Amino acid sequence: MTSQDLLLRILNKLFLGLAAAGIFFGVMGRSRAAERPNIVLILADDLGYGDVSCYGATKVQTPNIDKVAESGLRFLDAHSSSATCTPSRYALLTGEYPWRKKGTGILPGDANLIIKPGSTTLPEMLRKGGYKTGAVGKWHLGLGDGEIDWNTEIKPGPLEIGFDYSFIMPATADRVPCVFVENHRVVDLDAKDPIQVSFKEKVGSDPTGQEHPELLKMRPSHGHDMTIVNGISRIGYMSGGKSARWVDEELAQTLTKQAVGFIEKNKDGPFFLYFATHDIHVPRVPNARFAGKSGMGPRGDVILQFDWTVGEIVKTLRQLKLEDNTILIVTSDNGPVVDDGYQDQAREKLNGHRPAGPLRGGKYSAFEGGTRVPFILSWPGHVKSGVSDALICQIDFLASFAQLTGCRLNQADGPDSLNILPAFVGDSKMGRDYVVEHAFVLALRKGNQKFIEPGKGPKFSKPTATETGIDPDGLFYDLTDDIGETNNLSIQVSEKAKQYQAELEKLRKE
Ligand code: NG6
Ligand code: CA
Repeated sequence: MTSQDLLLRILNKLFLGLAAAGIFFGVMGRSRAAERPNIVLILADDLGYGDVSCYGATKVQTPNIDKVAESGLRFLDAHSSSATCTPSRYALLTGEYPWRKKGTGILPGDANLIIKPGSTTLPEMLRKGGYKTGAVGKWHLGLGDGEIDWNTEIKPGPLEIGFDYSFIMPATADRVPCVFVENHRVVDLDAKDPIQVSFKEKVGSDPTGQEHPELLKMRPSHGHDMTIVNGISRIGYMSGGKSARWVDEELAQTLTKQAVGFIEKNKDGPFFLYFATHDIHVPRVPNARFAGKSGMGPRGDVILQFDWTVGEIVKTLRQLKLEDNTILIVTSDNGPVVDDGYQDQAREKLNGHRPAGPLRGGKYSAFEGGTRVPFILSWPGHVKSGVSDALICQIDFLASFAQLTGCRLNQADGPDSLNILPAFVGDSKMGRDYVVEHAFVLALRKGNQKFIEPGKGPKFSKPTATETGIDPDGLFYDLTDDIGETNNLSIQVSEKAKQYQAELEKLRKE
């Protein structure tokens, strides 16, 4: 980090203190008093930069998302912190780059909570500031602090890191246990049929995909061959909890209903809803309403399903007359992947669709497709509609919403979160001057220049067909005329590459 960045960060936190004291102030232009709109964050899973029609998709249409974009601000250079789920969400909620902390990689379904209870997180900050906070959907940040007993109170979890209410899938839909947890309890659990979970060995007598592929309605392509739940084999083994198991075909409906319920219950506000959908992650099992409707197989169908979800939330806000008083954000936790472990015809039926649009790479990758994601923010009457190419990152929600709402942050909170509120609300075209992109290796973006640090490992991962962005000599691109990262300049600009590497090292040590 340059001394200028450091100064900016200190000033940021200083301003936040003043905001918390309720003092009017202006940043880069227009003055904003602390405002307390509701905040609804819809976080899709694995939705790519090219997967929605307002970002250029033509083979699949997403009218509800497009409508949000028409009335809001559509960002062209918005990033998740990481190219996979757990670290990306860790950063979004804590304001800390996940690569600073061990154990923040993709978690198994029985992992313990990786965010320290009581620490400052986005929901904790807002809750302390008077917001009602809810988490609905995919969690994947771990639960408990020892061996988890799924049949009793499961904690710590979302409620201990700032949420007033939670209705979650513990990890992912392709990992056991395939049950919902509401606050501290598994939903609809029959005490006579207790749940047991293991990621090491088979438990109970449920068939596995490996033993009984003939029982499967969707076969795995790699991994995902353990306990069969609802005709789909998962990662990990589980037994029991039959009455509590979810039905994949109803996941989107169930989660959307919970999200809508939270908004209705808290309509008097202010509230913060973190709505992390299962779509469009694997296994892709659309509801009958969407099955076969995209012509692109299940992957396209669940894009339609996600679009429906967004429409339901918009409808709810409209019916409750909350639209003008609610910031609605639609974004994704990381880039797209076509085959992520099930034979669901995603590749065969792509039909020329490009999930990452013009970007190279996707989920797991250090190329832009890994972390550059769709990002739309709408706040009618407050944020002018349009398109922004400001460089922004989800890690900045913490510091930026602190400024917006007047909630208090201490100097040590969210160490990597920058207050870029003016960019989020369209008052400024300037976002961050740099961002670190995190995949197998780190990459540093400064303006349109991008350096991917040297690394060891395969350049291409066959099962998911991912270009990893790993290169033993490192890579350097100027995205100005090369958004697809085709022209590696690392030899031509070797001095600059060295300088970027040194900056990354410095950031690492902070
Ligand atoms: C990988 C899984 C993949 C997906 C991913 C997490 C295998 C072979 N692959 O390990 O299917 O679950 O983890 O995705 O098991 S994420 O969006 O939650 O990061
Ligand atoms: Ca994901």
